[in-house]
Amino acid sequence: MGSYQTDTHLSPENIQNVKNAILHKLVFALGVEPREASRRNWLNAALRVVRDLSTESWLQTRRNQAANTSRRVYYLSMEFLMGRTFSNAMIAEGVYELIKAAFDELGQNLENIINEEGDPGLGNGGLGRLAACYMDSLAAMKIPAIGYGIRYEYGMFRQEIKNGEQIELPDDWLEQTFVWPYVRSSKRFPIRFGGRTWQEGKKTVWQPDEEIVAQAHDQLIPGFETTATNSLRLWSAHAGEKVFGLADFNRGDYFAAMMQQNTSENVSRVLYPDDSTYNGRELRLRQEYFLCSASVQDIIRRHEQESGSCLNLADKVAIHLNDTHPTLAIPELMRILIDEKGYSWEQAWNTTRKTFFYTNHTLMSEALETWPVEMVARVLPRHLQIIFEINDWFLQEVREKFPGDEELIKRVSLIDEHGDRRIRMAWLAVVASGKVNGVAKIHSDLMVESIFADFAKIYPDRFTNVTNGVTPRRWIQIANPGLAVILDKYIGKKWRTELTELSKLNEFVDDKDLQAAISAVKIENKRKLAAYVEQTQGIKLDPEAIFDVQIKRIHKYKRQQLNVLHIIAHYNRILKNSEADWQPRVFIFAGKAASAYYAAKKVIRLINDVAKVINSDERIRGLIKVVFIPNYSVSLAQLIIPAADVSEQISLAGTEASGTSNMKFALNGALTIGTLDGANVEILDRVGNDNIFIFGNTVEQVEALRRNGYSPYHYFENDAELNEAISQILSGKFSPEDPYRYQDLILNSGDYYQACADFRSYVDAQEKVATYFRDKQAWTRSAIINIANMGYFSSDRSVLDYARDIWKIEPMSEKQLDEQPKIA
Ligand code: H2P
Repeated sequence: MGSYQTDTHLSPENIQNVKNAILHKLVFALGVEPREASRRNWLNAALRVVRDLSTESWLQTRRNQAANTSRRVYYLSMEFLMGRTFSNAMIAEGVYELIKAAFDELGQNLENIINEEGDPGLGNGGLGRLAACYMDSLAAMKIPAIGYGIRYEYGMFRQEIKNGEQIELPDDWLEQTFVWPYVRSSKRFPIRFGGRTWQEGKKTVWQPDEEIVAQAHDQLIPGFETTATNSLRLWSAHAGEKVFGLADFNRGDYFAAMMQQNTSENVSRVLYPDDSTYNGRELRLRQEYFLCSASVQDIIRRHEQESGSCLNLADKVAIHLNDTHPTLAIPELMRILIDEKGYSWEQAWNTTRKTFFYTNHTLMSEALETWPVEMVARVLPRHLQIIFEINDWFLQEVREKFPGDEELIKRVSLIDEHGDRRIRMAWLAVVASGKVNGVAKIHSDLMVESIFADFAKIYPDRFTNVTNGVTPRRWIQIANPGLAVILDKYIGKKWRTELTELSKLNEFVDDKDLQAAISAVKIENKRKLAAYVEQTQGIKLDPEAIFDVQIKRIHKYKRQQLNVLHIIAHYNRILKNSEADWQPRVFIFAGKAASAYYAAKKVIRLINDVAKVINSDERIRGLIKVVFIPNYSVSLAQLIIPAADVSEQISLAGTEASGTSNMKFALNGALTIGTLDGANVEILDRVGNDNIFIFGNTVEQVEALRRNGYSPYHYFENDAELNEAISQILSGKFSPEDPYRYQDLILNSGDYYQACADFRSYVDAQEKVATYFRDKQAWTRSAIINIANMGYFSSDRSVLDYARDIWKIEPMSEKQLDEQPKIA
């Protein structure tokens, strides 16, 4: 901790100190006078002040981690959706109230300043946000960890909606100076591509023909209420000298030389939107290798520096692969150990296999990465050789275990020989990892029954589960301060780092004061969201209505289309009986569709078309409002989730690996309407059937339907409401200017995700939601039961599971974190 005291010391003197510190940064770090300072200037000045606090702990943590003999985990991920840093850091350092008081005296409103911060979108969805929750929890739980990722110049595109359609615009997040990270100019590594290899005796020589440079940018990750402060190291790409087209330069062709530079720097230019098309894209392969090579070189450098040699790497280093995207770290580590450190193949392989761990996040076969052998041969010829050697070794092992089963060999070979030969990255990750985990119980079970069934036979002990989790600091304390106050009052303050403390609320579910407080906070949060929607979209929402929310990537398996079908059916019901006493409802959507995903973009358009017709239909007297909130982000999630009454988790059973927004919603007192999919199953186990709305086919029923030839027409013909809703879409009721717009959407596309099959039970479940909501007291009681039983879903629990069962890492004690002398 620095020179300021924590929140418990809100003395005039401390406030004055903080004020002075902010003014000092404003003037001497930013060169701005107080009277001309913009909100952004104030933000940056205060960010610097808080960063100073974290920096002291950060340096101390590094020193103590290095001196400590324990293992460290390196978390490699192509995505980190960190969200805003300022409030998180203030809370972690315990100075939120102090800074607020200082800004009050400076005549500035802290909330406005917080909202001024950009929200770096360096991820697509749950996978990237999970990595961010884990970074927060690793620090809070004092687990020695470093995250590695890419500092994309452009993150996920900015989404605008024009005439109902998604428009993608560049997200130029670096344009706004972001003062939180440190640029580490001494941490640069060469990253090489292409060229050729040859043998010199036993040694393989790789002569690349291109070299670029990876430059480190460190973001501090302050642990909540501990000095433990980890790093997230993001790499940016720069032209290395070798490609700077010197010949062109000398000829005076500046433009050609600069073009070359641009090509190299393209590697960290832009985040790929999540879609199946990147398999063929060389730039994505180069990005993945860029992350892996820079990180592995850095890991080895640090290890050698701390241990004096490379030898005991596997004792000290765990490298975690967040999905297959960083799998090239495996051949990269092999390459460095063999070609640069002189290991034998066996030594290198034994080390590698003890070092890596892999999390699978999806069963969807189209999302499993494969790379054409031809492309890898061109871009990474040495790595291709290593992958072939690993494959030989592995297939030999399989042949010994299962002699004569050549079909098995074909299925598990790291090289898919169908058509153009491709490398199966998930197979490589499984073969080289000590443990492989799924992200929710049902997903981990299905994983070993389906995609990895052969591997589960070969390596029965390798597969395990770690159910995802979310950080209560961001998802309660920051996103829902009203709820935090209630929790502090009823169960004390420990829930922030021991979320299972929430179970103490179970005692109070019938407490009238608690119920009143919980529903008052909910209404307040709904008002805040309604104000945002009115201000940004001009749509007025009634805070007394049910706020029913589906926010996530737009994807057919997540079934936003099913949600829309229900909205239309509900609309039709009201029209047929408009005088009845209907419960007002607001349906809120947000999420991005991958730019190349035509069907998902159509769904966005459908939502907006339906919204337009329904919102302006006076006959329904505002009983339904449909809102699509553009440009979904972590910050928007922080605004929307605490305001939700109903959480839509309606993926087809067996398709959503886990989900994490389902946890955030329930934690904030929303009731789930969901299928038996992903972590919904575990939420049901904890809250009980009376406090959740489960509907739809089970995994087994889904599979049976598929086996027997699923046809959406069967449901279309036999369910009048479904028939009416689909017919209206198809006949252009919601797109009169272009009646054929949705011809290819539901029936004609075959309804692979069986929305029609689950329609009836979904609509019935929605009816139950509306009826139950009328009983305010019962509803609030259920909301409290949801909150009380979400303790398990803390990402603190998840990372402790990983540390204990997978990485074998002991968290550090406060004493260990304090052993080394402090800097002056
Ligand atoms: C994915 C899965 C989710 C899972 C998340 C984190 C890829 O995220 O689909 O089910 O919870 O990883 O493990 P998403 O769909 O939100 O992009």
